[in-house]
Amino acid sequence: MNKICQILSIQYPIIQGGMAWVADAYLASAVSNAGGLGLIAGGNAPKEIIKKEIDKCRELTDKPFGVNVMLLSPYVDEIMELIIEEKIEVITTGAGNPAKYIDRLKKVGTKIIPVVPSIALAQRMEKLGADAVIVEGTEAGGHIGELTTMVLTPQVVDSVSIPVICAGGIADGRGVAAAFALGAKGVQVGTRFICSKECNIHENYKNMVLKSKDRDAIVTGRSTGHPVRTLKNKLAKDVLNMEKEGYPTEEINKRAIGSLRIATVDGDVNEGSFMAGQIASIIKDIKPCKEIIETMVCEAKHIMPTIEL
Ligand code: TUI
Repeated sequence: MNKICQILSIQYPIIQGGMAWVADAYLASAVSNAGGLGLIAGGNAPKEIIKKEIDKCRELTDKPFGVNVMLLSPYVDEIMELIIEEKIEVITTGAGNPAKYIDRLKKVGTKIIPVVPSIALAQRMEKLGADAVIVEGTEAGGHIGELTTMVLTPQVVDSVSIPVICAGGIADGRGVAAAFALGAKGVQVGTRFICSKECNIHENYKNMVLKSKDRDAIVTGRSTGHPVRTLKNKLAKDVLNMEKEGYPTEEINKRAIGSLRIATVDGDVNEGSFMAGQIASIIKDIKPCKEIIETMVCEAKHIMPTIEL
């Protein structure tokens, strides 16, 4: 049996990305009901909001689901408390090092799967008791690391004994097969689930992804130390110009404040931050999560008949 499926008690080793303002109870439960692992994104939301999503998700599915913890959130401590109180089955973490929370999470049986951008952090996480790691290449959307999926995956696979989940640039069965060829035991998929029927965001966001071309998912924030991949629009271009002209970090951050909400809720194509991965342009339709997952599995099995899916 596939190791990730075994650890998480799920049917397919397909993990949904923890997309802030996108991954709510409705999306997470749809992915879990389809046999993958759905996650509610903690993002920058306080405990009460996430508690409501957890309650909702429990009504919508009896399958395992998780919470993604964004470690730069000002509410990270209270979100971790909530996860422990609620004995959430699994968490993924992003944008930092979850070391100080691991012992307490393990005591209540929560599985921990950190996103790691390097071998060093992968090894540290293994030593501290992480159940698996997610390697997220720079192709991914949102906050990104330096290395590509292609080079990071085999290097981390060779450096740890826990299973490795591959992320960044995977939106169909070809990507799944490639990830497994590199030694991954599972995949994390984000952008493809933005264009799912059950994803509750503004339709302009989905259309931005559907209309995007190969070079549209660009990186802002390299100069401020928080590189973020979004689809090219007025906001992204303004931020890049401010960086080029050497504006102070606080002013650049002020320009982008609240922009993820402006994209997902308001659907403002100029002022929103439309986070998406480089693979966005291969996505051509909006489908139910179940169909997305089953098509991916079927394609991957066709390409690689021995794949453990
Ligand atoms: O976290 C993500 N993707 C995200 S978080 C996010 S919200 C945000 N918005 C603006 C600026 C920053 C965050 C939007 N998208 N993916 C997982 C991920 N984690 N990518 C890279 C990392 C990462 C980076 C450094 C994980 C650990 C890490 O460790 C540094 C350390 O402290 O050792």
